[in-house]
Amino acid sequence: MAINNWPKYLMNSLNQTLFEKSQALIPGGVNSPVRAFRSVGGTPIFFKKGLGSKLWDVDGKEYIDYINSWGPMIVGHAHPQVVKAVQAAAANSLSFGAPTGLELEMAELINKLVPSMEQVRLNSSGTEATMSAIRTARGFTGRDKIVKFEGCYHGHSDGLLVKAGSGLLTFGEPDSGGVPASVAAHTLTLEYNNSQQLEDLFAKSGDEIACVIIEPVVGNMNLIVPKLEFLQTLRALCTKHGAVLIFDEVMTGFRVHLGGAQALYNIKPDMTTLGKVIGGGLPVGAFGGRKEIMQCLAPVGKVYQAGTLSGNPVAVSAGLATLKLIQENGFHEKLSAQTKKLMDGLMAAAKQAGVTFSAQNVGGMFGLYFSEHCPTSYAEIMRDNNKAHFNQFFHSMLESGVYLGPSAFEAGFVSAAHTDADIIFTLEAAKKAFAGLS
Ligand code: KE4
Repeated sequence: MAINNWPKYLMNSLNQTLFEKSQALIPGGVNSPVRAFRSVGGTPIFFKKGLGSKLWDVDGKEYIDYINSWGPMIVGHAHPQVVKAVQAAAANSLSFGAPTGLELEMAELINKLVPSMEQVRLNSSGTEATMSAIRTARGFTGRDKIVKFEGCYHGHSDGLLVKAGSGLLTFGEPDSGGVPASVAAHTLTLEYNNSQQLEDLFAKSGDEIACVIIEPVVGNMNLIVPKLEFLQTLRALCTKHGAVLIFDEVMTGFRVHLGGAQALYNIKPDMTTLGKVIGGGLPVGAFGGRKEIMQCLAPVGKVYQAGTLSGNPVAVSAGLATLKLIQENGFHEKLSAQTKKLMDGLMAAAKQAGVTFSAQNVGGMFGLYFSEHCPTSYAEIMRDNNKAHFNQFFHSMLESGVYLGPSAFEAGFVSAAHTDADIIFTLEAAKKAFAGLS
């Protein structure tokens, strides 16, 4: 967005100054690309405080937050019980580099809530979790090839920054600078929700595949819901050919259901990766699964995986406090109902304004689409979703004090702290935004 179109509150603001200065020292002025607003235009918002469902930027403007730090803040910002747990842990030292009882408590809780994770390893990000899970699956099977799906994101390790090869069933090409073609060649990318492609691939190369990694509900090409038959076919083919099925539940874990998407769809993966919610906003990732697979890991087995701050006591304390809160009776039912109320209200407002729009949620994560129907694949969302309309809607909502994800291809999130008043405020802002579109 050209500077002369910038919203008035961003002109000559501390926000603008910080962004200009940050760009001199930090690539793009941000420590993670999606924060840069490149997809929606304009300048990113610098925040200084969050509480419950609200955020305040450096100029003191208040927003209702529907990013929740891309998922972790499921109980809301600065929840008193989470803050207290962090303060107590920090007073005992921030890190030991040695085992603590807290890590055992987290492992026991993860095993209780996600029983398919018979053993688990903690690390410091979702990227580390998926990278480690894939290496473990390769070590367990002795195979090199991995399979992912177009539009799914699993963090930024080399083998996962790969796009579909030229031929549908040929292996991949780098989807980022700095990824060697030799690495990408081991990754095959298929179309999400396409069971026929799965059948064809496994018929052709089933005994070469170490693992298939999938977002069981996609949140990284906007929200895409799986067809149950697709997940069931995937499970059956991995079992038949001895490939490890990895559910990447970094985003869906504890968000779509207390037991994750695997509980929601009753599909048992061989391995699961977690992140976001299990750190409550501090850096925690986790991977785990069948004991016979996890026993391949050093120091027991030959697959090396490590981390100075893996299982960090302060981060784990934030995660334990968060997981304690989300186990309260009715937590996920209420979260899902509140999110659906928002979806229904947005669709009603769009319809009233005559704007082509659809929306859906799975638990506390949602997708907004400027298209007739909710898309079911990457091709559909790229073809049908009106990005220009989303960007205009995004900026109107931002001006009204509603903070959505700065991309038409990201899911949104509701927290337990979002009140009915927040939903009403958001829908009023949406009416104004849709009016600007019709
Ligand atoms: P992190 O390394 O960012 O903790 O996790 C990577 C990751 C793995 N798997 C899934 C399903 C994920 O959604 C993510 C990270 N999600 C993005 C949101 N689209 C994080 C936001 C960002 O990259 O700044």
